[in-house]
Amino acid sequence: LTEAEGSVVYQSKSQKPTSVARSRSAPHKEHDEAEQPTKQYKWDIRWRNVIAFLYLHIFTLYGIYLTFTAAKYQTVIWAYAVLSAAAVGVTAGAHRLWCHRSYKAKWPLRLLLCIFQTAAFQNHIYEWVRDHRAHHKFTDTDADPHNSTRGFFFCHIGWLMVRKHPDVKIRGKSIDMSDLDADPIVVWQRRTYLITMPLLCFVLPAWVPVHFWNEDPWVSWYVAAIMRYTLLLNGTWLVNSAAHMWGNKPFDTSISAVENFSVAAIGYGEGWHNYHHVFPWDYKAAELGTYRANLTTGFIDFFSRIGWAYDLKTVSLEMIRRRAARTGDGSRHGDAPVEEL
Ligand code: ST9
Ligand code: ZN
Ligand code: ZN
Repeated sequence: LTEAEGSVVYQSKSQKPTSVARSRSAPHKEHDEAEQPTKQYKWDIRWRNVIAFLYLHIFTLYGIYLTFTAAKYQTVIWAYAVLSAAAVGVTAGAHRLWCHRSYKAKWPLRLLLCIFQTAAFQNHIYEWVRDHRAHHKFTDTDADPHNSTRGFFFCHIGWLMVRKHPDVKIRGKSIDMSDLDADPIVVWQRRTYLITMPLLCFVLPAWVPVHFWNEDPWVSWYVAAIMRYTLLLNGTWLVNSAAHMWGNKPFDTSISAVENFSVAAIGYGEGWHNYHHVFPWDYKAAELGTYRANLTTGFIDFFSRIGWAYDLKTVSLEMIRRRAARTGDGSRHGDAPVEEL
């Protein structure tokens, strides 16, 4: 993100671009013109999604109860393993590889990441990447699918329950997706998604415990399928919500993205979001690596050592320092002033 782009973000925030934001603030005359294009915009709720998310969250609570009262320990370990694999499919795969091209991967690694990402059911790679590229390009404007100026609920989950703002579709047309059209694994996943996704996200995770250690199918469904899926969704969504709200801004104070340790720890290294919005091409998605709550970086480093991942992109220390000194809040590495680093 350039400084110029940062200022666009700032301006759009002050315009209170959505109906929700406007209803909370007294409209100022000078904003009226800027708000014109969004005046017609109304929430168009997709009730099918609302019901699905209600089911998922209510039965996730039940799954947590079963985890502590009825599930076999192997089932709990299995659920965590599937969650982690699916998480890496999102972080190392959809996010750092396909969306940001922050490293290159040979086809066996791409296939593995594609299988893992399918188990995460966060839409197929193509759709995931298109929305995330829109998020980076149009952060916190109406063209950002999960515009964080519309509040925690909207950017966490609400955006998946309503029709998208027209700006997402209109301005989203400018997003170049030709690289994904040229990746046969991505094209294959998109074509077969309606079959592979239910199998990898729900059927297989629930079947394995029943088949291999005789778990009760009811318990297996709610712990290894429903609870596991919903927990990963919420972990991922925290990057869009909490990591755009609560934390410090060592690299750029003009954007909403923040550094949030808890989100990084839960999100396999994806909570260092102020850094990530400033330097989105860094394969670490953070200044620091594996041991700083960044397991995804360890995963990519491992595959780089065996030659399946290559051309890892990163940012020089000098460039990071200069940027932090110029636009940061002085909190890089805890509270140490930038001059002391
Ligand atoms: C989910 C995604 O959860 C989560 C993404 C999170 C991203 C986080 C990123 C942070 C970094 C990574 C962190 C990892 C952390 C890991 C944690 C580990 C613990 N640009 O969408 P449609 C056009 S999904 C350009 O139907 P509606 C396009 O032409 C959860 N154009 O819009 C499209 O047609 P087509 C499961 C765009 O009708 C057409 O519009 N999935 C763009 O308004 C229609 O698109 C669900 O719940 C764009 N960005 O519907 C499904 N977008 O596709 C939920 C659209 O044919 N989704 N167009 O080209 C839906 O039901 C609908 O999308 C909708 C909107 C109702 C939300
Ligand atoms: Zn973001
Ligand atoms: Zn990103």
